[in-house]
Amino acid sequence: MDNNQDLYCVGCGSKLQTTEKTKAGYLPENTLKKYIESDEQELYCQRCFRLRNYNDIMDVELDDSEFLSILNKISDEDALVVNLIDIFDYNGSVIPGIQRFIGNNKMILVANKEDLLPKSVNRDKLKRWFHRQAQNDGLNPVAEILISAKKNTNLDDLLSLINKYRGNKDVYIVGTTNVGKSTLVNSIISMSSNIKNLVTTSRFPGTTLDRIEIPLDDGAMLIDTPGIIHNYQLAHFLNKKELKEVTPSTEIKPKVYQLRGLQTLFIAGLARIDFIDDIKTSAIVYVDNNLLIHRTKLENADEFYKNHKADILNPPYDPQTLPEMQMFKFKATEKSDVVIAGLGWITIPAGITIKAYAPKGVEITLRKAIV
Ligand SMILES: Nc1nc2c(ncn2[C@@H]2O[C@H](COP(=O)(O)OP(=O)(O)O)[C@@H](O)[C@H]2O)c(=O)[nH]1
Ligand SMILES: [Mg+2]
Repeated sequence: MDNNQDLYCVGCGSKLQTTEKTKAGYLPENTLKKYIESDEQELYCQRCFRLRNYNDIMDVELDDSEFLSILNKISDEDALVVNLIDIFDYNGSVIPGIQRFIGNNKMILVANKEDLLPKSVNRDKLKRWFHRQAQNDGLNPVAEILISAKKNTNLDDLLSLINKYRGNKDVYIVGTTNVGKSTLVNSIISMSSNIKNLVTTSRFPGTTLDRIEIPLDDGAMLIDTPGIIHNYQLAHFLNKKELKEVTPSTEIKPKVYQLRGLQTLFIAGLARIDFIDDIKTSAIVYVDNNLLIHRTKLENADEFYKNHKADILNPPYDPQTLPEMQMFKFKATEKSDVVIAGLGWITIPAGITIKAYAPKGVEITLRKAIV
């Protein structure tokens, strides 16, 4: 390919190349030739083509440092930053150091995937909860908003905020992988044109590989960026099928358990919560609606896990692929959520002590209950 007329994949932003199959931006020579001869407008790399048409992910060698350098450059620019957070996986998607990347630029903080939270969760309470969390993490946005990029909820309000704060500046969409940046960019594009799904989106982390610029009316740019990869996201340990099963795609229906004490809840083979006090209690589980939740006596839990990991307790389907379980012990001093990054959370009442287990590397945290 001729270097002085570089082409870029519209799906992920990679510079296109025809020489290295395992690197970002690869497409076969003859595909490129056909494109150049045709009058098509959009060219996708092989990875995006497969992802878009067959939902099939090809691994490419990713390097977080390139993503970080894209983000680092934002502080040198005069731009508006829109930082997306996945409201279902706040801990897994917040970037506490974001202020450093954006310098003096203004930031709008967006809680995305609102549609996943049960309707029973009061939205005003949710917004207040989100505000407090963001403050605790040292974020200092000019505005905060709750949206669903997928269902277009509150997108008009977000666009008004963007227009209010950007003047005629460029707008950067930033966040960790999988928070819905590209989905948001696509929704914004489709609101002002009849182009659908221009940018590649998927449930796999690391879909967008380089910056993608979309021109706005006044010549400024809307810029989609690759996300920062948080390595403790559960998604990094799971294969395609497993990831599909743990990622909720519709409103979560909370499941309430009345517990006798000295009992264990398994969430598929991915997490385990031991209620170690000998007192009656309750727990409310917020995970994908179809995930298996299995209750046992605490005294039988070790044995059960050993015998049924990756068979009854699935996903995972291959007992070899997951790291060992790691244990965290928490005592809730108020009504609290035990959050397992990427999987969901379990609400427990004040005064309860639990042991929580997840694959080593997946973060478990205790927070004041959202609901
Ligand atoms: N339920 C729900 N899923 C969303 C929403 N926005 C994005 N997603 C899904 O989250 C996954 C990651 O989206 P993507 O836009 O590729 O994230 P990016 O890595 O931040 O660009 C995809 O499976 C999307 O369909 C949303 O508002 N609600
Ligand atoms: Mg993306």
